[in-house]
Amino acid sequence: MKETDACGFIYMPASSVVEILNAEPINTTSSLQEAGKNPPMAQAIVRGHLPVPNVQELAQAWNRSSEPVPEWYLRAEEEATADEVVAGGVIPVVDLSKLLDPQATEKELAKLGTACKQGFFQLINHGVPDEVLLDAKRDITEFFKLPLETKEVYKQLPDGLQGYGSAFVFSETQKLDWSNMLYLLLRPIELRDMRFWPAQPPSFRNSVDRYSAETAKVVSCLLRFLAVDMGVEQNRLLDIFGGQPQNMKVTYYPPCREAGKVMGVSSHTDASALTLLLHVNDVQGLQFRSDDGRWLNVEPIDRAFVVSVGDILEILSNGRYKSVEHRVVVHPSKQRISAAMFHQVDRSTTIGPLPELVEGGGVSRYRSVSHADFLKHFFATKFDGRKSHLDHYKI
Ligand SMILES: O=C(O)CCC(=O)C(=O)O
Repeated sequence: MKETDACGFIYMPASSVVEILNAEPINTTSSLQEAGKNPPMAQAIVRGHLPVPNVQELAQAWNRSSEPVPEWYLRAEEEATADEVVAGGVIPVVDLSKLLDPQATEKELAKLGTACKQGFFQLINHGVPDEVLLDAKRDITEFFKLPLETKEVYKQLPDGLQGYGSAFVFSETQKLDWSNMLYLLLRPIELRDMRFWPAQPPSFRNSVDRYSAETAKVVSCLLRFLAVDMGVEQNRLLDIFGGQPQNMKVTYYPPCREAGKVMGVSSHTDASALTLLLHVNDVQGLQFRSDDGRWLNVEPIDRAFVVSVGDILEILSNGRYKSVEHRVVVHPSKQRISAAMFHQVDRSTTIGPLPELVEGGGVSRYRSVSHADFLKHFFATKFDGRKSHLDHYKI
Protein backbone atom coordinates (compact mmCIF):
# COMPACT_ATOMS: atom_id res chain seq x y z
CA MET A 1 0.00 0.00 0.00
CA LYS A 2 1.24 3.47 -0.76
CA GLU A 3 1.03 6.57 1.36
CA THR A 4 0.78 9.87 -0.41
CA ASP A 5 2.46 13.01 0.85
CA ALA A 6 1.24 16.54 1.29
CA CYS A 7 2.67 18.19 -1.79
CA GLY A 8 -0.65 18.88 -3.41
CA PHE A 9 -2.56 21.22 -1.21
CA ILE A 10 -0.44 23.98 0.14
CA TYR A 11 -1.95 26.58 -2.09
CA MET A 12 -5.45 25.88 -0.80
CA PRO A 13 -6.73 28.76 1.27
CA ALA A 14 -6.35 27.88 4.94
CA SER A 15 -10.14 28.00 5.30
CA SER A 16 -10.51 25.06 2.88
CA VAL A 17 -8.15 23.06 5.01
CA VAL A 18 -10.15 23.91 8.10
CA GLU A 19 -13.38 22.95 6.35
CA ILE A 20 -12.01 19.53 5.61
CA LEU A 21 -10.72 19.21 9.14
CA ASN A 22 -14.10 20.16 10.52
CA ALA A 23 -15.73 17.46 8.48
CA GLU A 24 -13.72 14.90 10.41
CA PRO A 25 -12.92 16.49 13.75
CA ILE A 26 -9.74 15.43 15.46
CA ASN A 27 -8.53 16.04 18.97
CA THR A 28 -6.17 18.97 18.69
CA THR A 29 -4.53 18.33 22.05
CA SER A 30 -1.66 16.02 21.38
CA SER A 31 -1.07 13.15 23.71
CA LEU A 32 2.59 14.15 23.40
CA GLN A 33 1.74 17.26 25.34
CA GLU A 34 0.04 15.59 28.24
CA ALA A 35 1.75 16.18 31.56
CA GLY A 36 4.79 14.04 32.00
CA LYS A 37 4.73 12.83 28.43
CA ASN A 38 6.54 15.67 26.73
CA PRO A 39 9.97 14.64 25.53
CA PRO A 40 12.20 16.18 28.24
CA MET A 41 14.86 17.50 25.87
CA ALA A 42 12.57 18.79 23.19
CA GLN A 43 10.93 22.11 22.66
CA ALA A 44 7.45 21.69 21.25
CA ILE A 45 6.36 23.51 18.14
CA VAL A 46 2.91 23.62 16.66
CA ARG A 47 3.01 22.06 13.25
CA GLY A 48 0.01 21.31 11.09
CA HIS A 49 -2.51 20.53 13.75
CA LEU A 50 -0.74 18.56 16.41
CA PRO A 51 2.13 20.03 18.42
CA VAL A 52 5.26 17.89 18.15
CA PRO A 53 8.90 18.29 19.13
CA ASN A 54 11.40 20.19 17.05
CA VAL A 55 13.57 17.35 15.78
CA GLN A 56 16.68 19.42 15.13
CA GLU A 57 16.72 20.55 18.77
CA LEU A 58 15.75 17.15 20.11
CA ALA A 59 18.48 15.39 18.10
CA GLN A 60 21.22 17.73 19.30
CA ALA A 61 20.65 16.82 22.93
CA TRP A 62 19.57 13.22 22.39
CA ASN A 63 22.61 12.26 20.28
CA ARG A 64 24.82 13.23 23.22
CA SER A 65 22.78 11.19 25.69
CA SER A 66 22.52 7.44 26.11
CA GLU A 67 18.71 7.43 26.12
CA PRO A 68 16.80 5.08 23.81
CA VAL A 69 15.10 6.46 20.69
CA PRO A 70 11.96 8.33 21.84
CA GLU A 71 8.99 6.09 21.12
CA TRP A 72 7.32 8.70 18.87
CA TYR A 73 10.13 8.14 16.35
CA LEU A 74 10.87 4.47 16.91
CA ARG A 75 9.93 2.45 13.85
CA ALA A 76 8.66 -1.11 13.83
CA GLU A 77 11.42 -3.57 13.06
CA GLU A 78 10.00 -4.53 9.68
CA GLU A 79 10.10 -0.89 8.63
CA ALA A 80 13.64 -0.23 9.81
CA THR A 81 16.31 -0.19 7.13
CA ALA A 82 18.43 -2.89 8.73
CA ASP A 83 15.73 -5.46 7.98
CA GLU A 84 15.20 -4.50 4.37
CA VAL A 85 17.23 -5.60 1.41
CA VAL A 86 18.74 -2.34 0.22
CA ALA A 87 20.80 -2.41 -2.93
CA GLY A 88 22.61 0.37 -4.77
CA GLY A 89 20.02 1.75 -7.15
CA VAL A 90 20.90 2.86 -10.62
CA ILE A 91 18.26 5.21 -11.90
CA PRO A 92 18.24 6.45 -15.49
CA VAL A 93 20.14 9.64 -16.33
CA VAL A 94 18.48 12.01 -18.81
CA ASP A 95 20.45 14.82 -20.42
CA LEU A 96 18.34 17.93 -21.08
CA SER A 97 20.94 19.43 -23.41
CA LYS A 98 20.61 16.33 -25.62
CA LEU A 99 16.82 16.60 -25.59
CA LEU A 100 17.25 20.13 -26.92
CA ASP A 101 19.80 19.11 -29.55
CA PRO A 102 18.05 18.18 -32.83
CA GLN A 103 20.81 15.63 -33.55
CA ALA A 104 20.24 13.78 -30.27
CA THR A 105 16.67 14.49 -29.31
CA GLU A 106 15.05 11.31 -30.59
CA LYS A 107 17.32 8.96 -28.67
CA GLU A 108 17.14 11.07 -25.49
CA LEU A 109 13.35 11.31 -25.75
CA ALA A 110 13.16 7.52 -25.75
CA LYS A 111 15.30 7.54 -22.58
CA LEU A 112 13.01 10.11 -20.96
CA GLY A 113 9.93 8.01 -21.75
CA THR A 114 11.50 4.86 -20.32
CA ALA A 115 12.67 6.78 -17.24
CA CYS A 116 9.15 8.04 -16.52
CA LYS A 117 7.79 4.52 -16.84
CA GLN A 118 10.24 3.63 -14.05
CA GLY A 119 9.18 6.80 -12.16
CA PHE A 120 12.57 8.18 -11.10
CA PHE A 121 15.51 9.64 -13.03
CA GLN A 122 18.37 12.11 -12.67
CA LEU A 123 18.40 15.13 -14.94
CA ILE A 124 21.81 16.49 -15.96
CA ASN A 125 22.81 19.49 -18.08
CA HIS A 126 19.52 21.10 -17.15
CA GLY A 127 20.74 24.64 -17.76
CA VAL A 128 20.16 26.04 -14.25
CA PRO A 129 23.24 28.23 -13.68
CA ASP A 130 25.66 26.96 -11.04
CA GLU A 131 25.43 30.30 -9.26
CA VAL A 132 21.68 29.88 -8.80
CA LEU A 133 22.10 26.35 -7.43
CA LEU A 134 24.94 27.34 -5.12
CA ASP A 135 23.16 30.42 -3.78
CA ALA A 136 20.02 28.43 -3.02
CA LYS A 137 22.03 25.66 -1.34
CA ARG A 138 24.01 28.14 0.74
CA ASP A 139 21.00 30.10 1.97
CA ILE A 140 18.94 27.01 2.74
CA THR A 141 21.86 25.59 4.75
CA GLU A 142 22.31 28.89 6.60
CA PHE A 143 18.62 29.04 7.46
CA PHE A 144 18.74 25.75 9.34
CA LYS A 145 21.80 26.96 11.29
CA LEU A 146 19.79 29.83 12.80
CA PRO A 147 18.66 29.60 16.44
CA LEU A 148 15.27 27.97 16.94
CA GLU A 149 13.61 31.24 18.00
CA THR A 150 14.73 32.90 14.73
CA LYS A 151 13.50 30.01 12.60
CA GLU A 152 10.23 30.02 14.52
CA VAL A 153 9.47 33.53 13.32
CA TYR A 154 8.41 31.65 10.17
CA LYS A 155 6.68 28.74 11.87
CA GLN A 156 3.56 27.03 10.57
CA LEU A 157 0.19 28.25 11.75
CA PRO A 158 -2.21 25.78 13.38
CA ASP A 159 -4.43 25.68 10.27
CA GLY A 160 -1.84 25.42 7.51
CA LEU A 161 1.37 23.81 6.44
CA GLN A 162 3.34 26.70 4.96
CA GLY A 163 6.29 27.76 7.03
CA TYR A 164 8.84 26.16 9.33
CA GLY A 165 7.91 23.05 11.26
CA SER A 166 7.35 19.44 10.37
CA ALA A 167 5.50 17.42 7.76
CA PHE A 168 1.84 16.78 8.28
CA VAL A 169 0.87 15.08 11.55
CA PHE A 170 -2.54 13.54 11.09
CA SER A 171 -2.89 11.31 14.14
CA GLU A 172 -1.69 11.08 17.70
CA THR A 173 -0.58 7.52 17.17
CA GLN A 174 1.44 7.92 13.97
CA LYS A 175 5.21 7.60 14.11
CA LEU A 176 6.92 10.92 13.58
CA ASP A 177 9.54 11.63 10.94
CA TRP A 178 13.08 12.44 12.02
CA SER A 179 13.11 15.77 10.16
CA ASN A 180 12.04 19.40 10.13
CA MET A 181 10.96 21.32 7.08
CA LEU A 182 10.30 24.71 5.60
CA TYR A 183 7.34 24.60 3.21
CA LEU A 184 6.66 27.49 0.85
CA LEU A 185 4.21 28.14 -1.92
CA LEU A 186 6.32 29.65 -4.71
CA ARG A 187 4.02 29.88 -7.74
CA PRO A 188 1.71 31.43 -8.86
CA ILE A 189 3.72 34.37 -7.54
CA GLU A 190 0.62 36.32 -6.45
CA LEU A 191 -0.21 33.57 -3.95
CA ARG A 192 3.13 33.80 -2.14
CA ASP A 193 2.73 34.48 1.55
CA MET A 194 5.86 36.36 2.56
CA ARG A 195 5.18 35.87 6.27
CA PHE A 196 6.69 32.41 5.87
CA TRP A 197 9.67 33.44 3.73
CA PRO A 198 12.80 33.76 5.85
CA ALA A 199 14.39 37.22 5.81
CA GLN A 200 17.51 35.59 7.23
CA PRO A 201 19.98 34.98 5.74
CA PRO A 202 19.30 38.27 3.93
CA SER A 203 19.76 36.80 0.44
CA PHE A 204 17.38 33.86 1.09
CA ARG A 205 14.29 35.33 -0.61
CA ASN A 206 16.18 36.39 -3.70
CA SER A 207 18.00 33.06 -4.00
CA VAL A 208 14.77 31.07 -3.69
CA ASP A 209 12.98 33.36 -6.13
CA ARG A 210 15.66 32.83 -8.79
CA TYR A 211 15.80 29.11 -8.08
CA SER A 212 12.02 28.90 -8.46
CA ALA A 213 12.10 30.68 -11.84
CA GLU A 214 14.90 28.47 -13.15
CA THR A 215 13.30 25.21 -12.05
CA ALA A 216 9.95 26.30 -13.51
CA LYS A 217 11.73 26.72 -16.88
CA VAL A 218 13.19 23.23 -16.62
CA VAL A 219 9.77 21.79 -15.83
CA SER A 220 8.18 23.58 -18.82
CA CYS A 221 10.78 21.99 -21.01
CA LEU A 222 10.21 18.53 -19.56
CA LEU A 223 6.45 18.85 -19.91
CA ARG A 224 6.79 19.58 -23.62
CA PHE A 225 8.97 16.54 -24.17
CA LEU A 226 6.70 14.35 -22.05
CA ALA A 227 3.72 15.40 -24.16
CA VAL A 228 5.61 14.38 -27.29
CA ASP A 229 6.55 11.05 -25.70
CA MET A 230 2.89 10.46 -24.80
CA GLY A 231 1.85 11.23 -28.36
CA VAL A 232 -0.29 14.25 -27.54
CA GLU A 233 -0.03 17.85 -28.71
CA GLN A 234 3.25 19.43 -27.54
CA ASN A 235 1.66 22.04 -25.26
CA ARG A 236 -1.03 19.73 -23.88
CA LEU A 237 0.57 19.18 -20.46
CA LEU A 238 1.81 22.75 -20.20
CA ASP A 239 -1.77 23.96 -20.65
CA ILE A 240 -2.94 21.68 -17.86
CA PHE A 241 -0.15 23.01 -15.63
CA GLY A 242 -1.39 26.55 -16.41
CA GLY A 243 0.49 29.04 -14.23
CA GLN A 244 2.68 26.20 -13.05
CA PRO A 245 1.75 25.93 -9.38
CA GLN A 246 4.99 25.15 -7.57
CA ASN A 247 5.61 24.41 -3.87
CA MET A 248 8.99 23.95 -2.21
CA LYS A 249 9.68 21.65 0.70
CA VAL A 250 13.12 22.05 2.17
CA THR A 251 13.84 19.24 4.60
CA TYR A 252 16.48 19.08 7.31
CA TYR A 253 17.38 15.60 8.60
CA PRO A 254 19.51 15.71 11.76
CA PRO A 255 21.91 12.81 12.33
CA CYS A 256 20.60 10.00 14.53
CA ARG A 257 23.04 7.71 16.36
CA GLU A 258 20.49 4.90 15.97
CA ALA A 259 19.67 5.76 12.38
CA GLY A 260 18.25 2.32 11.58
CA LYS A 261 15.45 2.82 14.11
CA VAL A 262 13.99 6.07 12.74
CA MET A 263 12.77 7.34 9.36
CA GLY A 264 13.55 10.77 7.85
CA VAL A 265 10.42 10.77 5.70
CA SER A 266 7.96 7.87 5.77
CA SER A 267 7.25 5.89 2.66
CA HIS A 268 4.88 7.73 0.30
CA THR A 269 4.21 8.72 -3.27
CA ASP A 270 3.99 12.38 -4.29
CA ALA A 271 0.48 13.76 -4.76
CA SER A 272 1.97 16.31 -7.17
CA ALA A 273 2.51 15.86 -10.90
CA LEU A 274 6.29 16.21 -11.17
CA THR A 275 8.93 16.68 -8.45
CA LEU A 276 12.45 18.08 -8.89
CA LEU A 277 14.69 17.25 -5.96
CA LEU A 278 18.00 18.92 -5.24
CA HIS A 279 20.51 17.45 -2.78
CA VAL A 280 21.51 20.55 -0.81
CA ASN A 281 24.45 18.68 0.69
CA ASP A 282 26.04 15.48 -0.52
CA VAL A 283 24.56 13.09 2.04
CA GLN A 284 22.57 10.28 0.50
CA GLY A 285 19.31 9.06 2.08
CA LEU A 286 16.59 8.88 -0.56
CA GLN A 287 15.36 5.38 -1.41
CA PHE A 288 12.71 4.18 -3.80
CA ARG A 289 10.83 0.91 -4.02
CA SER A 290 11.74 -1.23 -7.00
CA ASP A 291 9.28 -3.48 -8.82
CA ASP A 292 10.49 -6.48 -6.83
CA GLY A 293 9.76 -4.72 -3.53
CA ARG A 294 13.34 -3.92 -2.49
CA TRP A 295 14.37 -0.44 -1.39
CA LEU A 296 17.06 1.04 -3.62
CA ASN A 297 19.34 3.94 -2.71
CA VAL A 298 19.45 6.94 -5.01
CA GLU A 299 23.10 7.90 -5.51
CA PRO A 300 22.89 11.60 -6.39
CA ILE A 301 25.00 13.02 -9.21
CA ASP A 302 26.57 16.38 -8.41
CA ARG A 303 24.33 19.27 -9.59
CA ALA A 304 21.73 16.90 -11.08
CA PHE A 305 18.05 16.99 -10.18
CA VAL A 306 16.36 13.80 -9.08
CA VAL A 307 13.06 13.92 -10.96
CA SER A 308 10.08 11.84 -9.89
CA VAL A 309 6.67 11.25 -11.39
CA GLY A 310 3.81 12.09 -9.01
CA ASP A 311 0.30 10.65 -8.70
CA ILE A 312 -1.28 13.27 -10.96
CA LEU A 313 1.06 12.54 -13.86
CA GLU A 314 0.47 8.80 -13.44
CA ILE A 315 -3.27 9.42 -13.79
CA LEU A 316 -2.98 11.92 -16.68
CA SER A 317 -0.77 9.47 -18.57
CA ASN A 318 -3.30 6.67 -17.93
CA GLY A 319 -0.66 4.66 -16.11
CA ARG A 320 2.03 4.99 -18.79
CA TYR A 321 4.23 6.73 -16.22
CA LYS A 322 4.58 5.51 -12.64
CA SER A 323 4.39 7.37 -9.34
CA VAL A 324 6.83 5.35 -7.26
CA GLU A 325 6.88 4.87 -3.51
CA HIS A 326 9.91 6.44 -1.83
CA ARG A 327 11.22 7.32 1.63
CA VAL A 328 14.23 8.91 3.31
CA VAL A 329 16.59 7.26 5.79
CA VAL A 330 18.88 9.30 8.00
CA HIS A 331 22.64 9.22 8.60
CA PRO A 332 24.16 8.20 11.96
CA SER A 333 26.55 11.16 12.12
CA LYS A 334 25.82 13.61 9.30
CA GLN A 335 22.97 16.03 8.73
CA ARG A 336 21.18 15.85 5.38
CA ILE A 337 19.33 18.65 3.60
CA SER A 338 17.21 18.41 0.47
CA ALA A 339 14.96 20.78 -1.49
CA ALA A 340 11.98 19.30 -3.30
CA MET A 341 10.03 21.37 -5.84
CA PHE A 342 6.53 19.98 -6.30
CA HIS A 343 4.78 20.95 -9.54
CA GLN A 344 1.03 20.91 -9.65
CA VAL A 345 -1.76 21.21 -12.15
CA ASP A 346 -3.98 24.24 -12.40
CA ARG A 347 -6.69 24.23 -9.71
CA SER A 348 -9.53 24.09 -12.24
CA THR A 349 -8.22 20.85 -13.75
CA THR A 350 -10.16 17.64 -13.80
CA ILE A 351 -7.63 14.95 -13.04
CA GLY A 352 -8.14 11.93 -15.26
CA PRO A 353 -6.49 10.12 -18.14
CA LEU A 354 -6.04 12.46 -21.13
CA PRO A 355 -8.96 11.69 -23.49
CA GLU A 356 -6.53 11.40 -26.43
CA LEU A 357 -4.93 8.43 -24.70
CA VAL A 358 -8.15 6.44 -24.38
CA GLU A 359 -9.89 7.45 -27.61
CA GLY A 360 -10.07 4.88 -30.39
CA GLY A 361 -10.67 1.81 -28.26
CA GLY A 362 -8.30 2.53 -25.38
CA VAL A 363 -9.29 1.73 -21.81
CA SER A 364 -9.36 4.33 -19.06
CA ARG A 365 -7.44 2.91 -16.12
CA TYR A 366 -8.32 5.67 -13.63
CA ARG A 367 -11.49 7.48 -12.63
CA SER A 368 -11.56 11.23 -13.26
CA VAL A 369 -11.80 13.56 -10.29
CA SER A 370 -11.85 17.32 -9.78
CA HIS A 371 -8.68 18.73 -8.28
CA ALA A 372 -10.66 19.82 -5.21
CA ASP A 373 -11.99 16.29 -4.64
CA PHE A 374 -8.55 14.84 -5.26
CA LEU A 375 -7.23 17.01 -2.42
CA LYS A 376 -10.23 16.29 -0.19
CA HIS A 377 -9.66 12.58 -0.59
CA PHE A 378 -5.99 13.06 0.14
CA PHE A 379 -6.90 14.71 3.47
CA ALA A 380 -9.54 12.16 4.34
CA THR A 381 -7.04 9.39 3.73
CA LYS A 382 -4.53 11.07 6.00
CA PHE A 383 -6.94 11.86 8.78
CA ASP A 384 -8.43 8.43 9.14
CA GLY A 385 -4.98 6.87 9.04
CA ARG A 386 -5.46 4.94 5.81
CA LYS A 387 -2.50 4.86 3.48
CA SER A 388 -3.81 4.44 -0.03
CA HIS A 389 -4.52 7.51 -2.11
CA LEU A 390 -3.77 6.69 -5.73
CA ASP A 391 -5.33 3.22 -5.51
CA HIS A 392 -8.69 4.90 -4.87
CA TYR A 393 -8.75 6.14 -8.48
CA LYS A 394 -7.66 2.94 -10.17
CA ILE A 395 -10.36 1.14 -12.17
O1 LIG B 1 14.65 14.45 1.02
C1 LIG B 1 14.43 13.74 0.05
O2 LIG B 1 15.34 13.19 -0.59
C2 LIG B 1 13.02 13.44 -0.41
C3 LIG B 1 11.93 14.12 0.39
C4 LIG B 1 10.56 13.65 0.01
O3 LIG B 1 10.37 12.66 -0.63
C5 LIG B 1 9.40 14.43 0.46
O4 LIG B 1 9.55 15.29 1.30
O5 LIG B 1 8.28 14.15 -0.04
